[in-house]
Parts: sequence; C-alpha cells; structure tokens
Amino acid sequence: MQLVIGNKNYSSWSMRPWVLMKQLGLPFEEVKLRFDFSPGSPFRQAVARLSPAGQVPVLVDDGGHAVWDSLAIIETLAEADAAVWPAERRARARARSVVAEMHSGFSALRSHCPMNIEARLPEVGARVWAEQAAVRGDVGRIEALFAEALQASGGPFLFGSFSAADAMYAPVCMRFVSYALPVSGLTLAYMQRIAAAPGVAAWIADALAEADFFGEDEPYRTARTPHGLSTPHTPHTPHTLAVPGTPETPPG
Ligand SMILES: N[C@@H](CCC(=O)N[C@@H](CS)C(=O)NCC(=O)O)C(=O)O
Repeated sequence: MQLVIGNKNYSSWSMRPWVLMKQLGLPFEEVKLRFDFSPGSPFRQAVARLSPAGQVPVLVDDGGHAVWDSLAIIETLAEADAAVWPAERRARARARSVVAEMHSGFSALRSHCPMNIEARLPEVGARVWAEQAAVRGDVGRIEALFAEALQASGGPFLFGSFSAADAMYAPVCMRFVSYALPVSGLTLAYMQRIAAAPGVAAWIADALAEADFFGEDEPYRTARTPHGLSTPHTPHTPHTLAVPGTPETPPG
C-alpha cells in the first residue's frame, strides 16, 4: 500500500489520511511528491499517472489500484479497519457529519489561513481575524463542534479515541497555531493533544525538516523562516500554543 502525498508543510489534504494511518498503525509506504503545479512538472506528471483528478493524496493498493480524494481514502481505510470511525452508531454518524463538513466547507479559514506548519504569523492572524468575519464564523463553528464532540465523548479526542474526525481537523489545529487565532482553552487543550499524538507529531517533525518554499501557498511571506532549516533538525516538541489573551491549558 502506498500513500502519495505532497509537501508536509503545506499539504493539508495529504496530512489527513497520513496521520490517520499512522495513528491506527496501518502499514504503508509514503511517496512524497514535491509541489510544483506548473504544467508538465514532475508533480503533475506523477499525479496524472495515478489520478485523473490530478491532486494528492492518492492511496495505491498493492495491485496498483488508486483511490483519490482524502474522503474516499478514509472510507477505503474504514473497510479494512473499523477504528477509522467511532464504534457507536450515533457517534459514527456525527463523526461522518463533521468530517463531511470539513471536506466541503470552511473555505474562508482555508483560503485566508493556508496550512503552513513551519510558519508563525500571529500578526497576519490578528489582521485576518479583525477583517474577515467569515473566518471568525468558520472558527466559531469549528470550536462549537469540537466542544460538542469532546463533551459527548469525554475525550481525549473528538469521539474518544483517535478517529477520522481528528485526522480531518488536525490541519485546522495547525492553522490555529500558525496564525495564533484566539481560541478557547478547551480548543487549545485539544490542539495540544492533537499535536502530541504520535502520528501527528511525526508529520509535524517531517514538515519542519522540509526546506521547500512554495510560493503558491505563501500569500504572506517571500521566504521561509530559518528555524529547522540550516541547523540539524531537533526532535519535535509540541508547538507553543499560547495565544495572546488566552490561558494555556494543559493537556487532559
Ligand atoms: N478534495 C481533495 C482535495 C485535494 C487537494 O486539493 N490537493 C492539493 C494539495 S493539498 C493538490 O493536489 N493540488 C494540486 C492542484 O489542485 O492542482 C481531497 O480531499 O483530497
């Protein structure tokens, strides 16, 4: 089984099935294609051989059969491992709902705060927060669904143990950190648990070790900041999650 992905610093859709497979212990070979969306690029050519949709992630089984789109990959994984979704019927239905909501929505947050794990852009986040009501709306809805799921399940993850829902929202947590969006203590504590989950921590460490600067996903910078580049990469410690005005809450 292969999972074809893009740059770990930027590719939020690739992150979702990757962290889910790691968290569930599903074996796979990672095939990473460096982002280059120009026509005929090695990225374009390699993806076109696998998927008519032309996007990553793509899951390729041992017979060479490809499944594309993060949600289709998640459902394919669920056929092999029931732990992808919560066991209880209503929780499973709710998890599917919030996963679908992420897959088809939150376009304001996604466009104004593109995933950029390595970046720390609190000033940009403050400006976006002040100017973009739709981003505030997206974050409010996400915080509400986090709170509802965590309250119903008792945590530590949205539906108890790590599921597709947590994988789907892991890149959102990365955005909240990079742009220092002003979220609640409950959300911060969940973000810390997400960042510390071994599969997520491994993805973050790999993202920080990358050196690529991909302009199409960098509306706010012209170069990557130095940390994690020129110096040897040190083991990842969970992000500093302190957001101005919001008390840092320990995991729990
Ligand atoms: N709906 C798709 C979205 C995938 C997607 O947008 N992938 C990006 C990288 S994160 C990509 O391959 N972009 C290349 C392009 O759109 O040409 C999914 O859920 O997998």
